Amino acid sequence: MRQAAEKVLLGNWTGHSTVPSRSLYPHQWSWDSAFIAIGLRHLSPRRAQVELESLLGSQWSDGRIPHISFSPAVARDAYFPGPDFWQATTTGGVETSGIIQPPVHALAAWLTHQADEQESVRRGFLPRVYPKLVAWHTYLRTRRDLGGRGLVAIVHPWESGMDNSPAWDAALARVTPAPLDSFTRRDTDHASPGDRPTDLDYGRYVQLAATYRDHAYDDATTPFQFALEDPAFNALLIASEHALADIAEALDLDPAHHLKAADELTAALGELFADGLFHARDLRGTPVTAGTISGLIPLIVPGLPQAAELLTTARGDRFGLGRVHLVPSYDLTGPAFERGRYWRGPSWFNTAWLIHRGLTTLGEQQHADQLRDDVLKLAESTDFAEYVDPYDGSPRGAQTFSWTAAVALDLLS
Ligand code: 9YW
Repeated sequence: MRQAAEKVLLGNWTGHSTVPSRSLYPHQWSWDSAFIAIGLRHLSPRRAQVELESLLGSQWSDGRIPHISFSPAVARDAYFPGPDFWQATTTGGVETSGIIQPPVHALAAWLTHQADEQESVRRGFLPRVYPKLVAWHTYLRTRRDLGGRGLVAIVHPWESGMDNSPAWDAALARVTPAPLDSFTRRDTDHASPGDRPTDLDYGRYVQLAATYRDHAYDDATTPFQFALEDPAFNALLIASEHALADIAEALDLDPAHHLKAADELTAALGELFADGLFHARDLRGTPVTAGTISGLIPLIVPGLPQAAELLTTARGDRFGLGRVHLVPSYDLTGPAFERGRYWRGPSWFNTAWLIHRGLTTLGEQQHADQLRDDVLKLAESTDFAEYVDPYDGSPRGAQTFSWTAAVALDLLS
C-alpha cells in the first residue's frame, strides 16, 4: 500500500512540484500542493518543502497565492481555462490563474517542517516561507473581507475547491453563462461527463472568471456577482493561523497576533452556524440552506465551541459518518444529491483527511480510526481515485490522483 501510494506521487512529480493528475490537471494546483506536501513529507521532507516553495514562487505581489501555477512544459491548451484565458503573469514571470483556493498552506508548511526538524532548520525553510504565508493571510483578511464581518469571501465557485457544490446553486443562478460556443472544455476529454459539472455550470464559471480578469483581478473595483463566505475556507484559515503561531514560536517570534486572528475568525465563523451545521453566507442573496461537507470541516478548528453539535450532525442521516464511505460532499437526504457527480454527493479523500484530523483532535478515536481504515481500503481498491460513490465506494473521476495518494500515505505513517 505504501509503495503504491509512493509510486503515484513519484509518477506525478515534475521535478519541482506535483500535478494533481497527469491527464486531467497537468499543472500545479494550490490546495492540492498543500495536501500533497503533507503526504510527500513521509517520502521526502525535502521534496515536500520544494513542492510548497515552488507554489509560493507563483505568489502575487498583493500576497495572493493563485489557484493554478501553469507549467511552461505543458501545451497551452491542455487545460481549460489555460494561461491564455487568465492572462496573469507574476513579476517573477510565472503564468498563473487569478483566483485562489483554500489556505491549507501554513498547516502544510508546519507539518512538513515537523517531519524532519533538523534538516528543515539547516535548509532555512521556515524563515523563508513564514513572511510569504503571512502576506497570503493578510491578503485574505483584508482585501477579501468583502462582507466587513471578519470572514474571507470567495468570488468564484472554484475558489472553494468544491466547484459545483449545491451551496453555490442559488448564487450561480444569477449569473448569465458565457455562450457555450465561446470556449472548449478539456476536462470531459479525460473524465466521464456524468462525473463532472454540467456545461451550464461551466458557462457560468467562465463568465465569473472573465469579469474578474477584465477588472485586472482588483478586489476593490470588480463588480462581484458571486461573493460568499465559505465555512471550510475560513476554517482552514483558522487552522493555518494556529500553524503560523507554531511557526512564529519556532522562529522565536511573538505568536500572539496569529492566535488573536484565529480567535477573531473563530468568533466570526460562529455566525454561520445554524441547525447543527455551518452554512455559507451569500453576501448578495438569501441564506444558503444546502448542507455540504464544507459545513463539517470546521471540526478541524481547535477549541471550536460548536464541535459537539457538529459531530452529532456528522453521525446523523445527512452525512452518515461510519455508515457510508468516507464523508459525502453533500447531504445524503438533500434534494440536489447525485451519488456520482463531483461535489454534489461523492466522497473525497482530502476532505476525509480533514474530518479525520478533526475527530482525532476531539478525541473521537473510534470514529477517526474507522474513517482512516476506509480511506486506506478505498485508496487501494480504486487505484487512488479522485473521488468515490459514497454508497458502494466505486471510483469516480480520475485515478492515480495525487492528493488521494498523499493523504493515504499520511494516514499510514
Ligand atoms: C476543475 C485539482 C482541482 C482541485 C479542486 C477540484 C478540481 C478543477 O480539481 O477543480 O477543473 O474543476 O474541484 O478542488 O483543486 O485537483
